[in-house]
Amino acid sequence: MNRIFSGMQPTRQLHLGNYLGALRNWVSLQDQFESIFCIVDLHALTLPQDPAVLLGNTREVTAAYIAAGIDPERCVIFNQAAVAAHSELAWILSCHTPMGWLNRMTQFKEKAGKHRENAALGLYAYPVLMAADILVYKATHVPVGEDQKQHLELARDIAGAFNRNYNQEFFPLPEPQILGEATRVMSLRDGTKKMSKSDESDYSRINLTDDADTIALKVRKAKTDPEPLPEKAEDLEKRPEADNLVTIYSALADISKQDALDQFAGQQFSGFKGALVDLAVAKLAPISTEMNRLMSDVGEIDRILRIGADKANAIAAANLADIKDIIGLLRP
Ligand code: AQP
Repeated sequence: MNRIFSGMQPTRQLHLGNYLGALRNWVSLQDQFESIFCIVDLHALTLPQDPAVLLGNTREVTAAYIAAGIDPERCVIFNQAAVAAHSELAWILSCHTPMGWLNRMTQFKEKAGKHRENAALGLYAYPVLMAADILVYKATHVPVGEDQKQHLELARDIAGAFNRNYNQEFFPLPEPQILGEATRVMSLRDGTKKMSKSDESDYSRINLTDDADTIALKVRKAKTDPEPLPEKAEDLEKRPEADNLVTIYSALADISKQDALDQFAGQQFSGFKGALVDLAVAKLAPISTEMNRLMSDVGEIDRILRIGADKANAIAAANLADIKDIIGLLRP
């Protein structure tokens, strides 16, 4: 059976990159797949967190999933720390993962910075926990943004190595689903950098909870170049900031970049930015309003997470028991 698994870290607010690169695709995929969506709070621990903020963000990301259209009746929504099998399988898989594979991970190099020896072991081992998140459900498909492609390839390598080692076809090799026009949304301040929660400048991203005035201000301040919008999508290739804004517009409007350019070719960015603000506000305001409504009843959010954790636990515990049997760990 086809099953998707994906997750987001409860570190700060979700932004337009998280929405267009992942969350929005999850909403359409829930009709085709058995769907498991996680708030990956254990991953958040790879960098320092304030405990109260982490708790609040975990509920807020849950609210964002539901407000964006994930149906908690049809999908499993839960926080990673509530299902112990993720951590247990991560240990087992880490004993099957050569360090050379982890040494290739570019995200570790970026996040650890210059003082790599001070980085937490968890930051280094993060991709193994991510492989465990997916494999503990024997997920077949994983919808993510482009930045997660390398981690997904590692998860496939780990699954394949486990299968070969024990002469089994136990884990399906999970397929990445990198979908839509905006698989890598870039910073509004620098078109060569990914839009990211951890960017110091709040002007670099549009948060799902930004109000209309804030969205308008951020889009107005977004870096562009002096040229008008071109006629052909290929002509955006060497114009990263222009390309990014057109990509965002086309993804929000559900049209191709070429269709967007057919509407705006020859215009200056000032006019195009006005249309982008209107579109972004129209698409994001209902999500933000619904998030606020959901966050006014955290008891209900916790109830949804509890039900989700029970369902996730039932699947994960059964798979983990099979894994223990395969590798010879006694279950008295
Ligand atoms: N800029 C992006 N464009 C498209 N997709 C993106 N994703 C993240 N940024 C972009 C996708 O969102 C999902 C959840 O990401 P996450 O919260 O687990 O992790 P992240 O990559 O750590 O998010 P950030 O904003 O980039 O945080 P920092 O700054 O901490 O690194 C994933 O599917 C991801 O691909």
